[in-house]
Parts: sequence; structure tokens; C-alpha cells
Amino acid sequence: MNLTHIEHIGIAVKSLETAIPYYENVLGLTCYAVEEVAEQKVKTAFFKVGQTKIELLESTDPEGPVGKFIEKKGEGVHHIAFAVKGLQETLDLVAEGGVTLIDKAPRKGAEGLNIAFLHPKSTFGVLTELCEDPSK
Ligand code: CMX
Repeated sequence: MNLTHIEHIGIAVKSLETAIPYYENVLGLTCYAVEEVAEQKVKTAFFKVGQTKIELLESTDPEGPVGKFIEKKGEGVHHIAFAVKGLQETLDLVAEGGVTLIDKAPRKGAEGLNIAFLHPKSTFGVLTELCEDPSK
């Protein structure tokens, strides 16, 4: 298992337009990218804090994962993402350890990363993402 750092923290918000000014004007961060991930039914906005990013997530569809999350739990921390080396091998190891995989194989996420999610019901309530930068 080779988790190197926390790649990002995903935060569900109702509106990027109203949330971004808090991160920029109050916390003094800079939004360096806004990207729609159609497959995930979200629009994302990214900020860097050292090696870690904050990913704001606005739902584009009430039936999408973030739309359903906000409906049930409201705005707040949605997932934590670890950077790994060797994503497929890590997924296989995690599954052998009894964790339920949402994605059995990596797929493409925001910023060109290869990503896979672990089910929050088998990770003590925290939706967990593993990601690998294919360019590194
Ligand atoms: N964190 C913790 N628990 C969560 C959760 C989250 N983010 N999302 C859902 N749950 C819980 C729900 O509260 C619910 O619990 P109860 O049964 O106790 O009420 C349970 O999981 C099932 O939730 P649901 O609303 O019925 O949703 P689904 O089962 O249809 O889907 C999940 C849940 C996690 C499988 C789905 O959201 C998923 O596949 N997520 C991964 C993809 C994703 O989140 N994409 C958005 C981000 C994309 C990006 O970063 O680019």
C-alpha cells in the first residue's frame, strides 16, 4: 500500500458562485480551475493549500451523488481523497481487506487523474477516493 498524501478534500456546496468568495476573500486562497465532470454530475472548483487541494462540488443534477448528498445531509465535507502510487494494486489490496469498492477499476476524474471510490459504509462513514496522477 502506498498512500503518499491527501490529494484533496471534496466539499459539497449548493452553489460554487456563492461558496468561492468565502475561500478567496476570507481564506485568501485562489480558485485556479473550474471544471464540469459530466459523468459525475458535478461542477468543481479547485484551490491549493500546500500539497493538498480543496475541491468544491456543485451538483448539476439532483439525482447525482452530490445532489443526493446535499438533499440528505446538507452542505459539508463529502469525501477525502488520498494520492496513491499503483492505483489498481491498491484497489485489489483494499478489496482483499474486506472493503467494498464503488469502482473496481480506475476511471477518469477531474484534472485528468485516475480515480476510484471506496464505499462509505465500509470505511467508517467517510466516502474515500484513491487517485493517481498518470503523468507522474
Ligand atoms: N459520505 C458518507 N456517506 C454517504 C455519502 C458520503 N459522501 N454519500 C452517501 N452516503 C451514505 C448515505 O447517507 C446513505 O446512508 P444511509 O443508508 O445510512 O442513509 C448511504 O450512503 C446510501 O446513500 P444514497 O443517498 O442512497 O446514495 P447511493 O447509495 O445511491 O450512493 C454512493 C452512495 C456513495 C455509492 C455514491 O454517492 C457514489 O457512488 N459516490 C462516488 C462518486 C461521487 O461521489 N462522485 C462525486 C464526486 C466526483 C468528483 O470528485 O469529481
